[in-house]
Amino acid sequence: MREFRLYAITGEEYHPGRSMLEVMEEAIKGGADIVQLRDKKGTKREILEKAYALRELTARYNVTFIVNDHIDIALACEADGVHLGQDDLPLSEARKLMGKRIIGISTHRIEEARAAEAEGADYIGVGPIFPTKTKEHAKPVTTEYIKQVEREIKIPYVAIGGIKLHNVDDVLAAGARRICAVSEIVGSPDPAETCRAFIRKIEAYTGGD
Ligand code: 3NM
Repeated sequence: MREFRLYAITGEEYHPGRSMLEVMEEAIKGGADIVQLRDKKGTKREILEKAYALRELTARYNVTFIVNDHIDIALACEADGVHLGQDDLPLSEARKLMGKRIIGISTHRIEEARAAEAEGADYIGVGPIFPTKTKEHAKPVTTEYIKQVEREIKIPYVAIGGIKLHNVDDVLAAGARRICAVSEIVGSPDPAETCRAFIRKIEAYTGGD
């Protein structure tokens, strides 16, 4: 998959009164280079409609587009990939459907990360690093989990969960170079500026590579 560093996920509950497309376009303009549609509430048809709209937006900006949970919707709208949790279709089955498209897997402990890598995931999510209202009942894994993944796992990973501008330095110091945020980006009054600020923090660790 193409390299990425700032992964923005939709979270419509964080921007009442503003359209999802407008907020995500601002995030892209600020430097988000991978976008995920995550909608736990809508009907399949509502999610499909949003997926088509986000596919069009991300294609216009040449940004990678991922659909959370729904392989059928990802395929229908020609997304670049799908993101799956531990209780979704097993990777081997998802791969039959997705072919060469991207499959990302959420992981919460090293055994899950090892399994995802062995089974051919393209990238993994590593989290939730900190407590988060976006995924309320998940136990934080802390930056220790990042250090474990950094030591053992070769495929790309993205740190997620409770990551804010005020704590992202801890995540970067632990070794992560790809950052994902929902509420901090889409709940910001200025998502583009928030993304630029994240990118500046990441570049402070990567030297702008
Ligand atoms: N997945 P926020 S944590 C969607 O650990 C999601 O797999 C997580 O939202 C995981 O940036 C999370 O608002 C919520 O904390 C991220």
